[in-house]
Amino acid sequence: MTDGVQGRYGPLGGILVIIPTYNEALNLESIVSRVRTAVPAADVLVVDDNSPDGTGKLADELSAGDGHVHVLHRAGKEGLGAAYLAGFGWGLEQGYGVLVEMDADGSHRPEELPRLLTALKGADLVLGSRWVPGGRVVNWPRSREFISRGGSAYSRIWLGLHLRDVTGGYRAFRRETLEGIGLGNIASQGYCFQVDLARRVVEAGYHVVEVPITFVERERGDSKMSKDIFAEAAWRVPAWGVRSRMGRILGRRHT
Ligand SMILES: Nc1nc2c(ncn2[C@@H]2O[C@H](COP(=O)(O)OP(=O)(O)OP(=O)(O)O)[C@@H](O)[C@H]2O)c(=O)[nH]1
Ligand SMILES: [Mg+2]
Repeated sequence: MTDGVQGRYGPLGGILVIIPTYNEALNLESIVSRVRTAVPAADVLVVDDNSPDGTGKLADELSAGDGHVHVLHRAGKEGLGAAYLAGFGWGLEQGYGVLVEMDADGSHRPEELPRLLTALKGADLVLGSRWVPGGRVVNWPRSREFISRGGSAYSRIWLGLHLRDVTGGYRAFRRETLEGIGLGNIASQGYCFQVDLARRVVEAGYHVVEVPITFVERERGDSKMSKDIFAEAAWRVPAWGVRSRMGRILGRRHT
C-alpha cells in the first residue's frame, strides 16, 4: 500500500481485462494469450463491434477453448468509449472487483499488468503512463509523441489535472471507482473518453497512481485514429474545464 492509505483499500477481487476490438483479427489471439499467461487469474472480455474481418468469430473460438475468455458482441462500430462502457457494465454486473482497459494491438503490454495491479492495492485507479519517469514509447515518430504529450498538456491545463498521461488507455480501476463516478451520462468516445474518465475520477476525490509503462506502437492491423477523434477532444476538453471552473466559482459564492 502507498503511504497514508493503510487500511483504506480492501482486497482487489476478481480481475477482468476488457479488450475492445474493431478489425483486430491479426492481433487478438496473441494479446489474449499474453494476458492469460501474464495474469492467469484474470478473465478477458473481448468487446467486438461486429468487425468485418471476423474478429468476433475468432473471439468466440478463443472463448470456446478457454473458460476465462468472454465475448460481448455489439451490432456495429460505435467507438471505443461505447465499447468500454458496455464492457464495464458487463463486468460490474458479473461482480468483478477490478476492471482493466487494454488495447488489442499490443501497445499495452500484458506483461506489465502485474505492476499495475500491485499499484492498485493502494489506489482507486492506476494509469499506465508513458510520460512519468521510466515510461516510454517504442516505434513512435516524434510527431506522434508530440501530439500525445500535447494532448495530455492540453487536458492538464484546461482541467487542472496533476496527471502526466491523461489520454492513455492502459488502466486498472477498482469497481468502487467506476460505481462512484457513475457511467450513465458519458458520451465521449476516443481519447476524449480516457480524459473524461480521468477527470471524473479526480474530481470525485479518488486516489490515482501513475505507473510507468513501455508503450509499443501497433505492428499489425490498422489504426482507428481519425480527425473526428481529435476534433472531439479539442472542443470537449475546454467545455469541461469551463463548466467545472464555473461550478467552483458559483459553489464558492454559496459558501
Ligand atoms: N469495439 C470497438 N473497439 C474499437 C473501436 N475503435 C477502436 N477500437 C479498439 O480500441 C483499441 C484502440 O484503437 P487503436 O486503433 O489502436 O487506436 P490508437 O491506439 O489510438 O491508435 P494507434 O496508435 O494508431 O494504434 C483497439 O483495440 C481497437 O481495435 C470501436 O469503435 N469499437
Ligand atoms: Mg493502438
